[in-house]
Amino acid sequence: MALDEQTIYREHPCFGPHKHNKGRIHLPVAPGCNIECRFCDRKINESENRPGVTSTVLKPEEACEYIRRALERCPELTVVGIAGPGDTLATPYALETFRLVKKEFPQLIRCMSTNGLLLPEKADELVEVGIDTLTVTVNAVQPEIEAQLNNRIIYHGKIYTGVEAAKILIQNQIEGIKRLSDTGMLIKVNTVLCPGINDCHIEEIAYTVKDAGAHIYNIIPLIPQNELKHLEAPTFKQLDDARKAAFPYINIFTHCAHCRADAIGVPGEYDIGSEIYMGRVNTKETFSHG
Ligand code: CLF
Ligand code: SF4
Repeated sequence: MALDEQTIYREHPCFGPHKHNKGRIHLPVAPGCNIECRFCDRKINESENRPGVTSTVLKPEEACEYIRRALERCPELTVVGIAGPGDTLATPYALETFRLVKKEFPQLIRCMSTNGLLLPEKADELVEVGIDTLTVTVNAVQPEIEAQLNNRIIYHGKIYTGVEAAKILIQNQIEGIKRLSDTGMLIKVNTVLCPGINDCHIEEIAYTVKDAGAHIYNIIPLIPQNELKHLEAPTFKQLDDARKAAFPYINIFTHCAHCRADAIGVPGEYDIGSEIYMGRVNTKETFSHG
């Protein structure tokens, strides 16, 4: 059964309106991705194509041991999250991991983050493995805008590009949000704010995802890299304007710490990920999926 909203607001560092002293452990078990965001330096199935890279992320059966070690050092942990380093639904490892974690640590909130491409077809499985909170990264709800942010997707074995790819991605994100919010799952939407591309589009994203059932909205400033490295990172004012544009429609999450896929600790306070994973994990620093 889904956790009630008040419990999640009180216990989850990323879903309540106020910052509090609760922590999360991210398990970097999801190496591959099925889309190609232009600001990301990961590529479709990059991990599978480069021998050795997959060995630097955790295996599902290793996860519980790391949670145990982390809880000894950090009793504030209330959430176990999987946020990459690729997409959590592009490979089966995230859902496998949540199944194991649910058995051993049923008291921890299970939090998953995805680009949403496979959300409609995986919705029932997310409910079955007991995901409590879900984040979907929606960078645009107009295909022409999304196509400027994403080169291509790989969907059911076929590559789609440009506006055609964007239409499939957006449709699946919105349908997935609707289906899962109907089950009572709490949903956060993240948008990477890319000046000159989607900064004038935030209001439309906000009311579209709210209408689909999202509870809270997190606007993440672009880290200019890869094909969007020529853009400027948003200024504080641009970020503030974007939040103001969304505010009439949906709750805004303002204390995001832009965590890595292997973060452990209280967001914005301390991180012991490198100590617990002991160099075992070598995920790339990219924008956060959280
Ligand atoms: Fe992790 Fe994300 Fe779950 Fe939080 S992070 S998967 S929702 S447990 Fe949180 Fe970090 Fe911001 Fe993410 S502060 S990047 S919003
Ligand atoms: Fe995939 Fe995330 Fe990179 Fe986009 S930002 S290509 S969803 S890993």
